[in-house]
Amino acid sequence: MTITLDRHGSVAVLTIDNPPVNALKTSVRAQLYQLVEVLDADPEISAVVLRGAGKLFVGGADIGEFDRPPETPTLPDLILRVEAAVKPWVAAIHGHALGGGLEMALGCHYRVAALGAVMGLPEVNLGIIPGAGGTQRLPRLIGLEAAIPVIAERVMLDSDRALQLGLVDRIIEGPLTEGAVAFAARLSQTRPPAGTRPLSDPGPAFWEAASARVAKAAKGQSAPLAALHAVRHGVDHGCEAGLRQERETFLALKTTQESAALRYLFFAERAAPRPADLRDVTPRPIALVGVVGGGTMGSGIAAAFRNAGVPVILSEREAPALERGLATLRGLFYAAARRGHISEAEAAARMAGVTGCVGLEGLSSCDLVVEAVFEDLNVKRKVFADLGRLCRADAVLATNTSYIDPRQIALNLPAPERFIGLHFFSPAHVMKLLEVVPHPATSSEVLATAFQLARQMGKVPVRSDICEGFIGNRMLKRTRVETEALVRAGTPFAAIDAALRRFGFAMGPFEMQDMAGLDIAYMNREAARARGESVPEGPLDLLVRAGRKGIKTGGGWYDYAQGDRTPQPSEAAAAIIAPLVGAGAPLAEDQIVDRLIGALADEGRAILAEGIASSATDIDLVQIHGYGFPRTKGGPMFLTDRKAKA
Ligand code: 3H9
Repeated sequence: MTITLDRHGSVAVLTIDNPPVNALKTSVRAQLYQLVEVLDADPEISAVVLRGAGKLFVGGADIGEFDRPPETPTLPDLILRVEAAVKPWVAAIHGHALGGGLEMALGCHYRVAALGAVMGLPEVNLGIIPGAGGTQRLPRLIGLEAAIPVIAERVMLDSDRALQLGLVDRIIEGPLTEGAVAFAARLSQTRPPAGTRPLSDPGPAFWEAASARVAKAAKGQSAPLAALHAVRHGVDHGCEAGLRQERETFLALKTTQESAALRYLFFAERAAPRPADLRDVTPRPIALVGVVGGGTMGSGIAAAFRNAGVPVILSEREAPALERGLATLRGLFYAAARRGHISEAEAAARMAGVTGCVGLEGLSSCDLVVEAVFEDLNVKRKVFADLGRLCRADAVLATNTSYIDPRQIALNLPAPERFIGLHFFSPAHVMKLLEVVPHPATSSEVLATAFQLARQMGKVPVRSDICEGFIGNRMLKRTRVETEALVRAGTPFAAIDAALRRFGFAMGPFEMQDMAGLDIAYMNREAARARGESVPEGPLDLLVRAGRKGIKTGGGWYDYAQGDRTPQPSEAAAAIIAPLVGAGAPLAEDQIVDRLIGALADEGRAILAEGIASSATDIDLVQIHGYGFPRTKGGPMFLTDRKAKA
């Protein structure tokens, strides 16, 4: 049984017990539907309390059922039945009431909440809109102004705000069930459903402003505006018509590729931090982290640990470099305070948890040391030779290298079972991706520690075995080769940028190169040439040799006005690369996209076949969280797989 019924005097307490999040799957709905009938007919019962077992009320409809046609009783049916119950129903909310969970509570006649409970309608994150009355009942209960941000802009309401807005009738400070039963015992009748409350049209200016705000926050997704549209439909035509329109939109959006992609990512992101093979492995406790190198990467990594509450020691070779690193770190915390993400006091507290040291000796008491020094094998080897001597034998030692083979870095490290690659992406305190790269000798405890740290930092960890560039940069290299081939064959680079922007990337690959600087790629190419590898001269080499290294030099592929990052077409760049640009017919926009996404997926398949990545999903997570692949498309592996099956 997923619903239990307890009697507290004349009050029936129904507990939904469907771990992990009490999702309203078909059997839960069916049992509840039946219980409304049973309790309505029971003369001993005067009121009903609906609660969730465990740490929350209800996390929503069961997303796992969305690939199937809806089964009866549907959630809208159940909610209408509860609304029509003869006995008053009280939702007793603790933890979270989300999506269908909040809609279920909106169908109850009363709502009480534990202090700290959180309520929201996050359906738009899944490419759908609330499908069980949320777009109609919530505005009628709390007003349009407060409801639209919840329905279409991902805003959550805490218990205090919910009380203030009239979403809940009372906050229960003591034990919730007892408080809810006492509340319910005093009720003698139901209340008219939320949908019967009047809602007047605030006029065109209100809708225009709401539309502009929702579109801006939508990040290229279509559901938020559809959700707003459903709200407006109900205002224009009444609640019943609004419910019909909401349901139609919900069912239509559920079958879109966008929603399938977002649901796929929902499950992938939840599974990634907890790999099945590490479930029984106990991670090592990490109470103090050392970061070697106070450059952009090192300070970003230090900030990521501090943001997760872990004290950090930042190490540099010399005092001035250490001062610069600490200043960068301070800058990051206070910038977060200026943007309102944290308070000034919190920024000060985060900085107070950082100490600096010159040299590596000061890191001897650390439980984990992350190296983020210059990308040079000898420099890194020396760092680990010293750390191997200075640190405790059970301290985890990690390299943040993005290209160098970790086996080479740890060549002379005693006890290499404590060694691992932790590849952060810049800026490390912002970017969610963490490539976890075990050395062949890395122990499972150390691997589990890396995943535990990722969870603590709110990162999306993906395990990569060793190959050049690991998963992400190896795929990036493949795209570079492919885009270069397109340019050489006659497709203008600006057309490639435009095609990928329209596909959903925030910027095209050439704009990205201008932003990051062309010189690093150039140096890598030169290094490969020096190693005897065949790297034919490309347009990028010509640009760098002509002094065009990107935005920082005023131009790369594009020109840039001083202090302005907007790319402008450049005659100079065109002239420089002209000798290498072919005269073939340029590809059309969809051909460009097909070719580049196809190349990414092709490289992904090779990475899978070689055992570098554990799953196609991991590859998609790398692309989404490290390289700006649009979430609404799911990732190159998801996309090409769907296309192949279509
Ligand atoms: C909806 O309600 C549509 C309606 O409007 C209309 C219907 C007609 N279903 O996040 P966690 C799994 S759409 C199925 O790590 P936490 C999750 O995959 C829904 N499974 O826990 C994971 O599985 P596993 C609207 C779900 O404690 C496990 O639960 N609601 C669902 O950190 C633990 O998840 C939402 O979008 C679900 N609805 O956070 C809310 N939710 O252990 C989505 C979770 O096998 N959920 N799972 O990896 C959340 O935001 C968080 O899970 C929550 C708990 C805050 C509830």
